[in-house]
Amino acid sequence: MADLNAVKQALREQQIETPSWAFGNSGTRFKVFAQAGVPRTPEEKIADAATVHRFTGVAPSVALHIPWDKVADYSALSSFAVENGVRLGAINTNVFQDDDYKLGSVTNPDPAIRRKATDHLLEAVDIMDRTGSRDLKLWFSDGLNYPGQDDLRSRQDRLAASLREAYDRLSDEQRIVLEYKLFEPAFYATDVPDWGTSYAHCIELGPKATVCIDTGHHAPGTNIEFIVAFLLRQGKLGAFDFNSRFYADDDLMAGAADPFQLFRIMYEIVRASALSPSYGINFMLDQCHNIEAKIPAIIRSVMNIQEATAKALLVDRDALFKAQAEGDVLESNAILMDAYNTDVRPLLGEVREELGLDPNPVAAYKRSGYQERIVADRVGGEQAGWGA
Ligand code: PSV
Ligand code: MN
Repeated sequence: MADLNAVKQALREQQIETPSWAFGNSGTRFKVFAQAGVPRTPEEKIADAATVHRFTGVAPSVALHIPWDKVADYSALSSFAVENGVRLGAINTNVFQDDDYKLGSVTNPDPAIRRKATDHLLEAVDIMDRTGSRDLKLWFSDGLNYPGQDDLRSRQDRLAASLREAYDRLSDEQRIVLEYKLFEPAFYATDVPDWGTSYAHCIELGPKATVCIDTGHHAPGTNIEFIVAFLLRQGKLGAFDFNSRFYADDDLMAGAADPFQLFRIMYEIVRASALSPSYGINFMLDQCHNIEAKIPAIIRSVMNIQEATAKALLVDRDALFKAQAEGDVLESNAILMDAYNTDVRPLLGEVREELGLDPNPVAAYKRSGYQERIVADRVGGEQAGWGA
């Protein structure tokens, strides 16, 4: 049996980072449905993130995306976050929304465009110096739509050169987390398509570079928990972008499409004693809420991760390792499934009450009047959005 006190302690200490952009308007290639009360400024996004933290107790930081969250004074933004009860987290770069990047950013055949993209990465590290952020999160939309369009190998060389410049600009406390994505917006070849490519570049860069796993960025059927286990064993797993997918990069609420997969991922985290914030993995959300209310959807996502984590912590590992060593296939599987099939909602309710919170964060949010307040207050101005 897992030690219940230790399980609760781990759940109280868990930290999940919310994405500033999830509070703004978003959509598909076909339509963005604007919602009332959506933030107009980075400060309003941070206020919403602070609200998620107030009701969940486990979301103390918010990731920024530059230039979506560009401000004149990042130190002031950081102080604003702290005054609201949260801190600024990973700085995400954006080298995918400028006409210059049509043929790529850091892998573009044009050296002037590569320079511009790399300068953006360096600018992001300047911002990290001001916000106190540890993580520079890099995702490149670079890739090719047609065979022969550019030289696959040269593009890897250009990518490596740009990453090296960004890496060398980091302080000892800062690090790169390099995200991969199988496809989109490029459909023939992607320059960082998989964990192996990210891992190889991170190894070449050095100890301050680790892989970021966005759970929505794999081929259907990919065993993501294997990737998690492998990277943990190598000490190269730095971050998650959690979300759910049914078909492609749907960016739906974490744990909505496949809660069992999320449990299997969290089991590997627990198995490697990598859950505690002191281990250094940044457990981020990377989602968009296109048709559902945003703040309660983010609260729900946080709760889904908590539920998967609680179940993972409840796995009777002594019994599991024994059954595995004895080659008892059915018993091993049954032990894992017993934990997965446990209703952990009462346990998480207790954990929240121990943190001085309402056991049901979504209901508490709905009762709080926050949504009505932002709808009334946030009138005029331009709503934030990522420009789909
Ligand atoms: C790309 O699909 C991605 O997952 C990257 O993390 C981007 O920064 C983010 O989505 C933008 O929403
Ligand atoms: Mn992502």
